[in-house]
Amino acid sequence: MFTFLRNPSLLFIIVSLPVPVVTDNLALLVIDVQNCFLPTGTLPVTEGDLVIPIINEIRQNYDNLFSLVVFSQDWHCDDHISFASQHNGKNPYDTTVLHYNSTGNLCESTCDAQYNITQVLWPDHCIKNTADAKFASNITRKISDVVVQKGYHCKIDSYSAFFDNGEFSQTELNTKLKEKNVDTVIIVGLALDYCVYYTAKDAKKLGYKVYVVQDATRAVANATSIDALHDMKERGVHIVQSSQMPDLMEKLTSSGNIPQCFHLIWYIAAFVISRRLAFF
Ligand code: VGL
Ligand code: ZN
Repeated sequence: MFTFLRNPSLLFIIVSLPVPVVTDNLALLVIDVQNCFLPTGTLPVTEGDLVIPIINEIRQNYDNLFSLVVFSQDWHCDDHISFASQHNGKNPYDTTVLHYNSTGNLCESTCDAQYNITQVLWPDHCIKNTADAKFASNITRKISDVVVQKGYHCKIDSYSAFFDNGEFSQTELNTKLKEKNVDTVIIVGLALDYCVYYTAKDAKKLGYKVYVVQDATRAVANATSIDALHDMKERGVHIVQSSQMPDLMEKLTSSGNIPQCFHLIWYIAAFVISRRLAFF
């Protein structure tokens, strides 16, 4: 009945058919694409609006390859500690040093300061429940997307979508990624030198493979963006351009990411097995 099993070439084809395909489990992290960071917003990022069509195109082309798409949202109290308006004699884009005790509380008068955090002072921006804090109206969003708010503690800033700037508390982002077994994150959005940079650094620290699509980001300032790019590269964050997305997605989601030697070993094993079976 199984005489066809005596044909080694046929057996070879049957045994070697199911080449195992190892694919990465991807999430797209869209950082702070909110009105506040667009050129007409309260903390304008030059050309911030130009990231929107690029991000929309990434979604249009590869949506089904993402296990999860996350939108982070800068979400501040109206008297947030990062606002220059809360610091006498300070102007937007000045810096100050904030002191926190061992439990992460801000030292407002006397207290046992354990952590000193340099804070850039920003114009009042992204105040929760205002139109300014809303996502850009023309960014593609779906019902299945996850929204992660950050910066809602009034006394500490939060650039990263994972942790606040003192790493005293974390958002639900890591849990959401783990629930979907995500191992690789692709990061886009605003601003390259602050929230994209801090999110990429934390993602790397947490063990994810990290890709930042540079032309799908814009920076607050040139000097800080050069430093951020340099530091991200040094930490093993991959900086790519959207023109490389077809190759990158192919590499991350197909057998293209199996080393060639693995294919060879697999086919040799299949050949040996098929020869053996043919002798029964
Ligand atoms: C951001 C400055 C202040 C950002 C947020 O999204 O990059 N930058 N708050
Ligand atoms: Zn902010």
